[in-house]
Amino acid sequence: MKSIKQVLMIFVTVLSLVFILSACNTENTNSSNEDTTAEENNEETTNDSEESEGEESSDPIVVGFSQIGAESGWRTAETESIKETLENDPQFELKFSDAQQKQENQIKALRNFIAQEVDIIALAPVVESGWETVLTDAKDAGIPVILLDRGIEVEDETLYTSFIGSDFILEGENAAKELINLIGEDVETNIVELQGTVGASAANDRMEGFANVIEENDNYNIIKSQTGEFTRSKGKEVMEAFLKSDGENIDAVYAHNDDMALGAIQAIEEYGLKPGEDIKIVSVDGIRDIFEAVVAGKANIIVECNPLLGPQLAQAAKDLMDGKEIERWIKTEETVFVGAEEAEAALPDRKY
Ligand code: GYE
Repeated sequence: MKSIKQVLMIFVTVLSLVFILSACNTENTNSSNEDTTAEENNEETTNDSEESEGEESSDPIVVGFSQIGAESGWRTAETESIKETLENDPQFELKFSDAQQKQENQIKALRNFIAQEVDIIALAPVVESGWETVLTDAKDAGIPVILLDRGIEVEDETLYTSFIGSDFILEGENAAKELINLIGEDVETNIVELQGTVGASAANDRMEGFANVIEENDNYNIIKSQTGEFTRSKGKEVMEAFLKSDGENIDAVYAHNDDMALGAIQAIEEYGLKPGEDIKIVSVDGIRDIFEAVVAGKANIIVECNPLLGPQLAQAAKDLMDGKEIERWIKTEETVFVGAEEAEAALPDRKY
C-alpha cells in the first residue's frame, strides 16, 4: 500500500497538469480570435473598457441605409455625411447600398437588411409610392424605418417611425416669393420649370409650393414644366428644348435642384443669352457650385436644403435603441440666399 504522502504527491501532480493544460487551451482560443476583423477587435476593446467602467457591454447599432444613387451634388454630400458620421462612431455599424435610381433595387436592399436582422433601416425613397409591402415586412420583423430626405405615401403611417428632412412645399413657396421680389410683382414674367425625378416627394412638393404662390399673381406664368431628373445633363437637355420652342419669351428658370440649374445655365449661354440677367435663375439645394454661379452673376436665388443629415440620423438611431420616443418629423434648418453679395459672404462657410 502506498503511503498517504505518496497519494498526496500524485494528487498535486495531477492538479498541476490539469492547470497547465487549461492555460494552454485559453491561449489557443485567444490566438484563433486573431482572425476577427479589425472592426470586431475595436468592438471588443470598446466593450472591455465599457465593462471596466461598470457600464453594460453593448453591440454596435447596425444601420442599413438604402441610398437612391448619386444624381446630384446634394446627394453625394448626404452620402458623405452619413458615412462619415456612422463609420467614425464605434457605436454604429453601417451597411450601405446604392440603388442607382431604381426603386426595385431599394426594395431588394431592404429585403437584404431584413434578412440580416439590422437594428434600424434608413431609407431615402426615390419615389413616394409603392413601399407598403416591403415596409410591412420590416414592421413584422420589428425593424424601425427612418425616412431620410424624401417622404412616402402610405395609408398605414406606422410603417415608418420618423422622417428626417426638409419642408419641400415651403422651399417651393420661398423660391416663388423671392423670384417675385427680385423681378417685381407688376412685371409680366414667363417661367420655365425643371422638375426633379417624376414621383419623388422633393419634386411633387417643390412644384406644389411654387405653384401655390405663382397662381396668386396674374403677371406670373409657368409656361413650360418638365422633368430634368435632378441631373445636370438632363437639365441642360430640357433647357435646350425650352429655348428652342420659346427662346426670347423666357424670363426665368425655376429648377428643383442646383444641378439642373447649372445645366440650364450652360444651355442659356450656348444659346447666346446671359443667365442671371436675360433669364433669372432660382434653384433649390445650395451646393458650392451654385454659390459660385450666383457670385459670378449667372444665377440669382438659392433656396437652401441641407443634406448633412448624418448627425441627425445617428441621434435618432441612438434614441430609438434607448427606447426613447423620437419626433415624427425631424426638420432641418434652412435659409435663402439672394444675389451675389449674400452668396459671396456665405461661400467660405459652405460645407457642401
Ligand atoms: O434636392 C436633389 C436630390 O431628395 C432633397 O434629391 C433631395 C433632393 C435634392 O438629388 O438634389
